[in-house]
Amino acid sequence: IAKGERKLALANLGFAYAAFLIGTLCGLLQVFIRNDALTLPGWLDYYQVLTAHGLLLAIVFTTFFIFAFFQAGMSRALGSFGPKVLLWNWIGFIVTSLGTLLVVIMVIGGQASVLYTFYAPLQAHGLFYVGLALFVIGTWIQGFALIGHYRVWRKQNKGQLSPLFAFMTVATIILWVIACLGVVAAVLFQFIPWAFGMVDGINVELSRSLFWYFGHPLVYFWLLPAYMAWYVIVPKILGTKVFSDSLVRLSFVLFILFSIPVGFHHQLTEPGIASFWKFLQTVLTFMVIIPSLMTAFSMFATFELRGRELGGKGLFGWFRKLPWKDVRFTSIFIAMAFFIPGGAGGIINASFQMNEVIHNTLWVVGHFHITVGTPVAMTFFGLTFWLIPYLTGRRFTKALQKLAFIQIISWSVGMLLMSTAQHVLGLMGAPRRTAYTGYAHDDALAWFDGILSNHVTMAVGGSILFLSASLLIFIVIQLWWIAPKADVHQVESFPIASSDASATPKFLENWKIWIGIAFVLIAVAYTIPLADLIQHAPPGSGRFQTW
Ligand code: HAS
Repeated sequence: IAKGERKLALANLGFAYAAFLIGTLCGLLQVFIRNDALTLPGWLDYYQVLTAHGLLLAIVFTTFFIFAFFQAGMSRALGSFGPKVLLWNWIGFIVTSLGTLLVVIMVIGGQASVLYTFYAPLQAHGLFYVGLALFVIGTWIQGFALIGHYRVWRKQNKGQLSPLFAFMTVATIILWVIACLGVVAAVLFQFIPWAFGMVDGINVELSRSLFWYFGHPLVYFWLLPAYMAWYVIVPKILGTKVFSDSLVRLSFVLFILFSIPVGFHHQLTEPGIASFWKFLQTVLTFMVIIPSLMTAFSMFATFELRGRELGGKGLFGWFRKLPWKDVRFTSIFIAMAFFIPGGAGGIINASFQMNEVIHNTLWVVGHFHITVGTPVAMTFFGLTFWLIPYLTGRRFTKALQKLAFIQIISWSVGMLLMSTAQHVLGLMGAPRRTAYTGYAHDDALAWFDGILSNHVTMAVGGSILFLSASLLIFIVIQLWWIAPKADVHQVESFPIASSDASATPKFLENWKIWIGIAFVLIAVAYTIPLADLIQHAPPGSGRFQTW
């Protein structure tokens, strides 16, 4: 990897892991506050810590990590960046970082305790929204710079399908850009005028709908880079090739089509949106489950085929042949295993009536800790173990590999305890996101009497998680600055499995078709309900009232 890309990817990773450290510390505070074991000092409050925890881990850690992975991978897949691509990537990185710093300052200063979902009626200082806007613009600049690199490659290789890694990167960036349109509209036209006092109110329901138009595809912006690792990096570690090139491309295309017109499944209990539109988006949600089922199928196929090639006999003999001693693999395998209950929980959430049972309860918190918090995070850990040595030229020594095993096992155990407790508590009715139950309140205390469903389990899980996170930071520091330099034979490579694209239909890479269909679906699912929300805006809801 050339020096320019190396520095760029490391700069993104540095931000990611700084956010990870502070974010996990806020998580630790969180479980102890809910446990009543900790009272925060006067200048800090529950919602401030919760906002920092969500933003730093779910938005900052993920986004910076994802761009580091994309930049290193695109340079590996398509060749070194030209000076323009590199320059625009740096500009994008700087804008994203400035936005992040502004957001973090506002949260720490107690001016933005609006949670990571930041929709109205909660209001932050105007600069918080300016920071958010910069953050999004910065990611767009980095994204478009990477697409620029891809376009140069396509011009030089007319008529050819691009390498799978590049295809998946571009698909993920397209998804991200279309998704951000909702949040950009809300920030520019609703939040900034409202927070700076230019208008006297805000259309709350519209702000929530625009947020969730963005909020659901956001989860696939986190998931798809993990799927990229599952599809091309895991087979390489296993010593085999990609199961099916066209299946991978089709599944990414399906995510572009179906991940956006589904935001109402987060708003099933909200008035102001007619049931028909909620139902339509529920049906579309079930469509977006299909590419994940395709992924599960092809991963099982890859494991079984490779395990049998290595001599695994009988029904499950292949399972034992998988490279369990390779922590890069084991981490990602555990990540996948967590996604089975994580995905099943998602299907429950999306099932219109069943959503009534779990909405706004701790169940949802459990759900996202076993989707983004484990499948995505543990895949990123598995990548970190070779990505940093690849970028720094250091060695992932045997001793560090042992520590890495302790780290991933402790993360899994911590997450299992904490998220199980959260799921059970949620089913009993314990609400999420409230300091009200925190928790000397008698009625609320009754929720937490069970064996698993008690605050101790949650706090034990949370503490193990924080120890695991600290261990990861220790490993990251070692791999970055301290571990011995690798000699020529030991240099870490960027593992990408080969993929046979000879039978893959070319139209799968015709982005115009997919972006066009995506916009049609979005128009069908959103135009009338959003127009309704604007037309029927209640009195006092700002500039939209007069529209
Ligand atoms: Fe979700 C709420 C529905 C996936 C994240 N979700 C959230 C929130 C977050 C989140 C952060 O319909 C909270 C938002 C907030 O703060 O209010 N979710 C779904 C559905 C899916 C889904 C249908 N969610 C995710 C992913 C996330 C994520 C992925 C992050 C990365 N979610 C909802 C709904 C709500 C919700 C409602 C709102 C609830 C409410 O009322 O507030 C689907 O995409 C899931 C499909 C996945 C599968 C699993 C496939 C399995 C695979 C693994 C194979 C394993 C192998 C290993 C090969 C069908 C691919 C083998 C191992 C062995 C051990 C055998």
